[in-house]
Parts: sequence; structure tokens; C-alpha cells
Amino acid sequence: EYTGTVTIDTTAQSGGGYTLTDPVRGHVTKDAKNLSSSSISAGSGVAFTSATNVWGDGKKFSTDRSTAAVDAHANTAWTYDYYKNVHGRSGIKNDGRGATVFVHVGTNWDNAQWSDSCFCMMTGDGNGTTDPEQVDLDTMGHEMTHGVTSATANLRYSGESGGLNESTSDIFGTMVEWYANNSLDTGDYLFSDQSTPPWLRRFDKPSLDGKSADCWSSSVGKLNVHYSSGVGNHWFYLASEGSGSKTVNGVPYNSPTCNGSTVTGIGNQKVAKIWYRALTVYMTSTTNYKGARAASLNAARDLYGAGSTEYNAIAAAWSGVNVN
Ligand code: ASN
Ligand code: ZN
Repeated sequence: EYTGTVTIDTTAQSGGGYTLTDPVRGHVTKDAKNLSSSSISAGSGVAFTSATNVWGDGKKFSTDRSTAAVDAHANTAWTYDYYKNVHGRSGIKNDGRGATVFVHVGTNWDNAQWSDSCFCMMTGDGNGTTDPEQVDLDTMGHEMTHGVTSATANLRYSGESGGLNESTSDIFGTMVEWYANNSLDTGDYLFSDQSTPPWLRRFDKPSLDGKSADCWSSSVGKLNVHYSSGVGNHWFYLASEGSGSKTVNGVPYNSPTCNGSTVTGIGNQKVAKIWYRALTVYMTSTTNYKGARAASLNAARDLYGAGSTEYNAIAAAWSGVNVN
């Protein structure tokens, strides 16, 4: 794996050799053979096999096609375990079923995506120069979370609900990174920092990408969902770490609020617990930012009590991104 040596769960075949089928979590990792994302279905691709059960060479842009598969397979397992052990959720639909994971999708496809119709994740090989295979921890967490959102609140993928859908994937994607605690891909508030270096999006001040919104406004729902997500990501950062400058795990952040207020964070584990409950209990397909504020306050009240420090921090962070 390009983030170090990892142990993965595979399945022995009756005729000898092994396949990338995780017997614990149910996902299967396959080679898409460069089929484009639009032409992939559940049955596409070819299984990886190994006689030795030692996989990959640890290199980025590897000529060994199983190298990317190791990352995808391992990081899907981390995502499954995060949902199971932190939120008590057994897989995407909470029914234990594992997804199909495709690597080597398209040609120089610098992207990854979830599809409900094939119940699968697809990952590309990066741009061939600076961006390697799109199989890092927060990316796999992001894509699998699209499946979880689909199975729960089912946030419609346009307007403000679309921004919330994207933000939910960024939030849990990054929480998988914190959960895995891999010293080569440490927990941070950057998204896709390994596969789109130095990062694709960031939480403390999303507008630093040149496109994302830091603050809610009445026109935020007109943005592409990957940029209207900035409001939710900024809220998550403020609620977790608080406003102002701070270095976390060696990365410097600076998160000003939109209204000049000061917010004190309660740590990302509590905020993620609150967000998961908001998503799975209170949000619906048409929830907008105002509705997300209400949903997360309901969740904070359920978990920590109305008027608790946690409840107040959630409210203050929403006010800090102009959602009142
Ligand atoms: N990687 C992108 C995402 O998950 C693909 C897309 O635009 N749907 O958001
Ligand atoms: Zn997404």
C-alpha cells in the first residue's frame, strides 16, 4: 500500500490462491480494466488473484495493478470498521452487505465515485503526473458515505441538500482518517490530501480552494455541490476545533467565523456522533442548511442534553457560518 504496509482480509480459493474478497466485511475489490465509470455495472471487471497472498509493491503509479487494489481494499475495510465500531452501523445499508470496489476505472481518471445502482465504488488512477490512484482513506470514506447517505437521509444531490450530501461525505471521510490513525496519513482537516496533493478541499477555510463557500448566503445552493459543501465543512471545523488559528497534528489551520464571533470546539468525535444522528434520524431528502442546524441541535439534545456545552457549541458553530 502506498501509505505503508498493511494487513488485509482476503479469501482463499478452493483451487488454491487468494482473492480480494473480505470475508469479514463482505467487500470485493476488482480490476475495472480501465472501463469508464459510466459503463461499469455490478458484474464488470475481473477479480484480483494471488498465489502468495502478498499483494502490491507499495509504489504510487505502480505497474503492478494490485497495488492500488490493496489501498482500496484496506481503506474500505477501515471505513466499514469506522461505521461499525463508532456508529454501530453494519455496512452501507446497515444489513452487513459489502460493496464492490473497482480500481483502475477509466484512463487517467482523477476521480472516484459511489453508485447506488451497482452498489459499488469506482476509483481512477489519478492524473498520471501529480495525483496517484484515488484510493486513499478519506476518499474511500467519502465515497462509501455517499452510499450511507443514500440509505438514510437520502439528501437530494442538488441545491443546499446536495451541499450537505457532499459535506457529509467529506466529514465522515476525514473521520475515517482520524479513526485509522495511520501515521503516514494522519487525521487532518484536509480532504484528499494523499491522492490530490497537497489537498483538494479543506475545512478550516474552504474558500482557500478558490471555489468553496465559507459562509451561508441565500445563493449558496446555486453552487456546485462540491463547493456549497464548504458551509457544512466550515461548520464541522468550528464545532470540532473552534475558531482562530491552531496547529493540529502538525498542520496549521486558521478558521475565522463569518460573523466575527469566537467558537470553542468540542472535538471531532463528538461532532461526528451528533452529525451521524442528525443524518440518520432527523434529515430528509430536502433538508437545507437551516434544517441541518435544527437536525444537529436535535441530535445534540438527544446525546448530550439541551443547553449542554455540546449543544451550545453546535449552535455557536452554525451561527459562525451564518446559519441562524
Ligand atoms: N468524487 C466525486 C464525489 O464523490 C464524484 C462526484 O462528483 N459525484 O463527489
Ligand atoms: Zn462526493
